[in-house]
Amino acid sequence: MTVAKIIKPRYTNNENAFYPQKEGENMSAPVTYSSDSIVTIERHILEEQKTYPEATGVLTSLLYDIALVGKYIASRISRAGLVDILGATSSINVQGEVVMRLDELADETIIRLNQHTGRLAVMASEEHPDIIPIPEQYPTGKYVLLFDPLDGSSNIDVNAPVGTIFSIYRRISEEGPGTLSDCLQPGKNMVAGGYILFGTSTMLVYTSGNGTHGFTLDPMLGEFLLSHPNIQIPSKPKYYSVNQGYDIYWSEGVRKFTEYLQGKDGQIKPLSSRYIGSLVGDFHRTLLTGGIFYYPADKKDPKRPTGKLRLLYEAAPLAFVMAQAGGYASDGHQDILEIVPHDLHQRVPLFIGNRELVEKAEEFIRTYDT
Ligand code: AHM
Ligand code: MG
Repeated sequence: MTVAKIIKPRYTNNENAFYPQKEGENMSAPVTYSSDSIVTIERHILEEQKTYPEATGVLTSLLYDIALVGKYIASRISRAGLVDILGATSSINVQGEVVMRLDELADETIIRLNQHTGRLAVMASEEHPDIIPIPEQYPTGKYVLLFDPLDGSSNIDVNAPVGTIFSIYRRISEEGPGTLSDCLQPGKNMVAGGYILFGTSTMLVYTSGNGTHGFTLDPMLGEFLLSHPNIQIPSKPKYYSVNQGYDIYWSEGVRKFTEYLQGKDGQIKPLSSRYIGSLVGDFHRTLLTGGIFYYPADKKDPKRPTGKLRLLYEAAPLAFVMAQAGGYASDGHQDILEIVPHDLHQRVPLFIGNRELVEKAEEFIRTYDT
């Protein structure tokens, strides 16, 4: 069993994170467990909450709900090869039932698990053009949930990993139904963020501003168990990860940066390359092995000159997880967590991983592209 010792992260770049903590207030003692402890995600979240006496428990319950989302989607994905689950939207299966694609199923599941709890003011999903209000018959709460229900879902048909990405903010509006402004907050306001990776095993990785922690689903128990306490990105980078098939569409700075990673300019030894094309999988590997993932701005599609990934549903939550693990995320010019969104589906270039590499990318972009 892993020694489940939680240590405070080396630095927290998010002063607003998680339970309220005023400047100058003493940080609580880190949560630690004895070496033979088996720690469920419920226990871990509760222990974290206990270190903040002023916490009301609402966020704790919300994080439980996310874990439940993970278990539910995992159970459906593991059956994805079955003929009645795969298939086009709204096709009819042999029983005459309407078949829903897994990304739609995940989206609907998250909404149905969260709309009635009274914890949320509003939600927004990569799958919906507008905000998702809480139905009138349910009470509203103080948090805002943003999510990409099943990122990389085109990978399901080839049995490659996919993931759910989520972030939680405090509402800005006073009361009643949540608003678009509640959803358009910069990543530095995030209270908690993370992802669920559906790969060879199902993992939930999250941060609430007190380190990045990973839990692996034991499918027999139906529980997420703490397997990766206080993740820190290794200081020695191993892989770079980018869709190099698009390099003809890149700027000179991004191309030169890639040559730098390949050791072509003689500054470093070449890094090995890995790219699944499934963000959560590529990010998770980068987090655990060190290196950089990037999806730069490109000229491939004139409608999206800032690259493919979404600020609110993809870049910002992963940036928070990475920052809490000692890494950094940038759009090539500035910290992703500083960007104030103006649109729910705004896209951004993303460079994320070891700080030195991300800052190197910024340097190349500054030198060659501006
Ligand atoms: P999606 O949100 O439509 O699933 O697209 C996002 C996915 C990411 O998982 C991945 O990083 C990227 O698209 C891959 O794109 P590309 O095929 O252009 O490399
Ligand atoms: Mg996505």
